[in-house]
Amino acid sequence: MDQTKNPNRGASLQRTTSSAPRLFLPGWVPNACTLVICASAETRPKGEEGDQGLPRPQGLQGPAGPTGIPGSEGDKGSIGGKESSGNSNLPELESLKTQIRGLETELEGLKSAITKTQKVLLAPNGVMVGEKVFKTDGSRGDYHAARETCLRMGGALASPRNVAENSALQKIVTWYNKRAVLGINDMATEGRFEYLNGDVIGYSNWAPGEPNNLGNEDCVEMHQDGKWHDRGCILEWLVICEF
Ligand SMILES: [Ca+2]
Ligand SMILES: [Ca+2]
Repeated sequence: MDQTKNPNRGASLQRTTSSAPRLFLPGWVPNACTLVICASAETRPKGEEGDQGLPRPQGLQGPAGPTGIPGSEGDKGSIGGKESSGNSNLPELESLKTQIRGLETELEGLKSAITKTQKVLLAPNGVMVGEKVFKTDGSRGDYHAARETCLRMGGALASPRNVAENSALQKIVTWYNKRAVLGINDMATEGRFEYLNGDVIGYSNWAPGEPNNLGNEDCVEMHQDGKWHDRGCILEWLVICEF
């Protein structure tokens, strides 16, 4: 290493003395590389110029920093693309709105048709309240027979759970002018009236003085006024089911 540096140093001295680099370089081309290495120690400014000559292109890439700005332009381009796509979607939105209005009209028509169909199917022995339908086939039976009848029809013995349902059920009772038995009883525990699924009732419409369990009454009937009475379970009632 030292041997290579020494000749280079000599060469550099020859450079300074000759001050004619054109004549010096052709003859010392093989050593020029070593000169460059050694020259960097002696003549740093030249080495630096050489280095700057090479990095300049990198310097051009350095302005890639400014390419960060073009990046923002790229974003603008993408925004412009979104805007243009948004604008292009406007006709589609209008088309969708038109389709929705058409579907809404069709839906209203279907609702009207369904309402008419329900009236036809329910009249004169059924009432719809909320999502529940009360309906009777006009048959009669005691509690157990009525319960079985409703199960066979895919429903359950009528069990009004609120004022609206009780009023709906009352309509059928008044139409037929027959008392109906409800899907409510206190067979399991006296005085604890339950729905058929065992839940304690959350709504009741007892007539005054009821329930009185007179003679061990564990079933419930609805009178034409919509009021409830506890009664024995082997009476005969109008069978009204709920679906
Ligand atoms: Ca009872
Ligand atoms: Ca009673």
